[in-house]
Amino acid sequence: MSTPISALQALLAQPKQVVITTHHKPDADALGSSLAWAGYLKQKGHHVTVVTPSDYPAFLEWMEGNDEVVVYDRRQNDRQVRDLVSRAEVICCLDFSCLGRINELGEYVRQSSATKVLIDHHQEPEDFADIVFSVPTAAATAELILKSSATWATSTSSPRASARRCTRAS
Ligand SMILES: [Mn+2]
Repeated sequence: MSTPISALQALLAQPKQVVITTHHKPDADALGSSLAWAGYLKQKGHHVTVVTPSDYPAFLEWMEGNDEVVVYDRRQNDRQVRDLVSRAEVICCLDFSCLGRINELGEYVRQSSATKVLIDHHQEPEDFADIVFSVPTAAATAELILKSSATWATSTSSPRASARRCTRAS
């Protein structure tokens, strides 16, 4: 049976256009996990854009990758964001469980033909995503990002793990 992590690995086996988004008025977990996940996927060769549905406090701007975040503003960049979301092949939704939490972006995400991935620790996720990591017992979405990337890195289906197996066998 395929697990969410194996489904995600299959989905992201080739470089993809990825949009990562998180909830309205992102907090440290929302923005931090989005930027960490973006960095991880970029290392794997994906083209990644983090889009936030609103601005966020200046005290979060120190985070690595902050300069490349697209902050949605209906009057400033509606067209750009709508195009980004509709062209995405994969949309990762982090740290929220229903599309109502991302304002106008929610409708754009719903209408996009991208494969949607939900990574979240809130209760009762809305049924909109194709691959779901919903773990209400997790302390933070960042914990799920760390565990997902660690599981991925050590998975036997990753090239590095396969290479290690081959080395041991020889
Ligand atoms: Mn949050």
